[in-house]
Amino acid sequence: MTDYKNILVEQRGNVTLVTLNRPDSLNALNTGVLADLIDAFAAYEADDTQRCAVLTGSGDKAFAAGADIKEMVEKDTAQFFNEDFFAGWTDDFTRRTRKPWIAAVNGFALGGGCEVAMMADFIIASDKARFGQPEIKLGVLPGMGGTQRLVRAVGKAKAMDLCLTGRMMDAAEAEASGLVARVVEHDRLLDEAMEAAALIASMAPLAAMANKEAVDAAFENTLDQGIKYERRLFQVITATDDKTEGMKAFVEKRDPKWTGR
Ligand code: CO8
Repeated sequence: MTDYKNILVEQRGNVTLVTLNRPDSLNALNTGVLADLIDAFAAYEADDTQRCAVLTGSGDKAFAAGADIKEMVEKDTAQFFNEDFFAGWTDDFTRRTRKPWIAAVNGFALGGGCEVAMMADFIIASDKARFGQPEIKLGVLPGMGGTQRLVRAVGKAKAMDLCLTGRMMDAAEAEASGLVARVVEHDRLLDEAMEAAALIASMAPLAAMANKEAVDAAFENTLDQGIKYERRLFQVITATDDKTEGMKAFVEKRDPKWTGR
């Protein structure tokens, strides 16, 4: 296992657990974290033994309290523009991860922290989690997709409320708004996320990737295009050995044995 400066990575069976590990700055996301995450998620993607991943934050307080303000404070516009600052989060981190992953939000998920959580396939939150896009209080706006993903997750009213006031949303409100899939007791968070990941990891891997791709397509396509895309993916996946095995196992009343073929 590679040693990273800003994250911890551990394989538990066929689930990869990635922990943001800058607790002194509430796991603030700097370019080092991004580089480590790109590398760790590429390794996860390439490792056939790994079938689901969980991303969480170290410490008891934060998933991530945002992009690292101390890294940005002295940068000027030319630098932000020249580096295409934040592009790596979209272009190199999330887009290349076709396997499923869950965000286990253990505390503050603010600014970039909320944005990274929303990049996950779904979020499981501790009852102590707080979500927000407080960038307006810094005189800026979200830069890693927050305005776009938040609207899609919770609708315009709440997205505008959060972005314009910078207020935080607690876990109950986040669940009621559709931002998070489940809220669990703080002490149960990692167990619950790892159990969900293990369940996903026990499914046919190609089917998991196809399900993820089809759900994500709903954000890009019209309903008609999306339904057609889903149908084509469904037809393609029927060519897999795992389709034959899955259906036979059901009929024969036994557990399937997936090969990932
Ligand atoms: N960046 C860097 N350091 C941070 C960050 C951060 N985002 N958040 C917290 N820290 C540091 C603090 O500076 C402090 O360090 P130190 O001990 O050296 O002073 C340490 O973490 C602990 O934080 P606090 O003492 O503030 O802890 P509290 O419990 O009092 O408060 C909060 C917790 C409410 C989470 C508070 O830390 C806070 O408000 N943090 C900032 C939240 C925020 O504004 N996030 C958005 C950041 S901007 C962003 O994500 C996208 C920007 C897009 C801009 C595009 C521009 C081009």
